[in-house]
This record gives sequence, C-alpha cells and structure tokens, in this order.
Amino acid sequence: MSLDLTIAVSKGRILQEALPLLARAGIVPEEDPERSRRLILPTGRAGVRLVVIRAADVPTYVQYGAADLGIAGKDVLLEHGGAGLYEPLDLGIARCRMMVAGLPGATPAPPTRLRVATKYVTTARRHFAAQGRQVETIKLYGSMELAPLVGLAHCIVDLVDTGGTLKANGLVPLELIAEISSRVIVNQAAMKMKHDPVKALLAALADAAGVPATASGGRAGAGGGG
Ligand code: PRT
Ligand code: MG
Repeated sequence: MSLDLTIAVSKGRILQEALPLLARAGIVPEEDPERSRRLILPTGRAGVRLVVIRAADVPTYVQYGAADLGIAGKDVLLEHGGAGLYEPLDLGIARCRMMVAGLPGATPAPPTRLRVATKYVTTARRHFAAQGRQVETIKLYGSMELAPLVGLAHCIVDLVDTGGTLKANGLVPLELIAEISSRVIVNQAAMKMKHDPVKALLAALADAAGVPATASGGRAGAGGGG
C-alpha cells in the first residue's frame, strides 16, 4: 500500500487562507490551484498531493477514502454529520458564525410553524428541534438573505462574518448556532493504516497554524460549536 497522502481542500475562501498555512508545512502546489485546470496537484512536500474541490464535497471525498485528509469549514462538517471522519485540528481560519437571521420583529412565536430558508437544512432542523421547535426548512443554494425579503421564509440560517450582508438587506442576527472555522479532517481508516505519515503531517499543520496537535480529535460533525 502506498503511504502517499491526498489532501482535499475547499476551493474559494478556505483555500485562500489555507495556502499560506500549507506552505509553512512545505505543501506548495506545483501549479496555482486557482488558475490550473488540473484537479490533482502534486506539491513540494514529498508524497503529498492536493485535490481542490467544492466545499460541500470535501467531507464526502475523505469519508470514502478518496482523500486521506481534508480541510473543510465546520459548517460543512456539521451538515455532513462526520461519519467515518476524525477532526483532529482547528486551523482557526475562515472564521465566521452560523446564525439564525431575519427581519426585525418578523419571526412568529409558536405555535406558528417557522419557515426557515437555508443551505444547512440538517443543522437548522437540529438547532430548532433542540428548542422543541418543529420548523419547515426550504433548501436554497445561495443568496439566503433574499428569502425573508420576498416572503419565501420567516428567517434564514446562514454564515455571518462582518454582518455587512445582513445589514445591507435590513436583516438582523437572531440566534447563534455555532462558531465556525476550518478544520482538518482525517479518514478513520487512513489514520490507522497510514498512521506515521498522517501523524507527521498533522504535527506539521498544527505547527503551521500555531495550535496544539491533539490525539485524534473527536468525531467530525458532532456537537454544536466545538
Ligand atoms: O462555491 P461553493 O458553492 O462550493 O461554496 P461557497 O461559495 O459557499 O464557498 P466560499 O468560497 O464562499 O467558502 C465557503 C466556506 O468559507 C464556508 O463553508 C465557511 O466555512 C467559510 N466562510 C467563512 C464563509 C464565510 N466566512 C462567509 N462570510 N462562507 C460564506 N460566507 C458568506 C455568507 O454565506 C454570507 O453570504 O458571506 C456572507 C456574509 O458575510 P458578511 O461579512 O457580510 O457577514
Ligand atoms: Mg462560491
């Protein structure tokens, strides 16, 4: 069995923030991942290659062992559920908060059934179920902020960073669901079968991120914020 390692990284803002950190661990892709059409990129660290894919696909690749490790937002991990994954490192990058937001004073009290528009239907349902609230979720793929403005939903569950997008649309944050940052995930079988190279890579990434390397971390996707 090859002890080479494949790391799946979310493209977009996570990749932008992860690249300098990966570089400190010697992982410099041989081509610019934002420009290259190649989907598998060899790197300057021996035996390590990157695949750069859609954020929501990262846990899937790692769960099935198509990639040994991944870098994904906690938002995506909460929604995925974390089956087959360890989450040993919080890289502390691409930070934001997952929140319920809506028009001020426009969210109905029970027993009215709340209509929630979101890309995170599983996480949203779990959040409201923990409050004993059954909600109707409406799956959207982007521009969640529009939904309350046009009467599609009472509120949204979305990521908030500066709050500028909410504000620009007259929406207010209502409830915090989870603090979000990007995490390193590891395929549970790879953690066993490729233990030494995986451990070495995790130590290098922890060092690059300036965070403590933990044992194997918990199962990914579990819990609210941490
Ligand atoms: O392209 P694809 O559809 O696959 O995904 P994407 O477009 O959502 O990817 P991208 O590049 O935006 O990266 C998404 C990941 O970055 C998320 O999974 C988070 O882990 C992380 N992240 C961190 C964020 C934000 N901060 C963030 N602010 N992702 C999205 N936002 C959006 C938010 O959805 C909202 O529309 O930014 C807007 C709010 O920002 P503020 O500053 O106006 O509050
Ligand atoms: Mg995008």
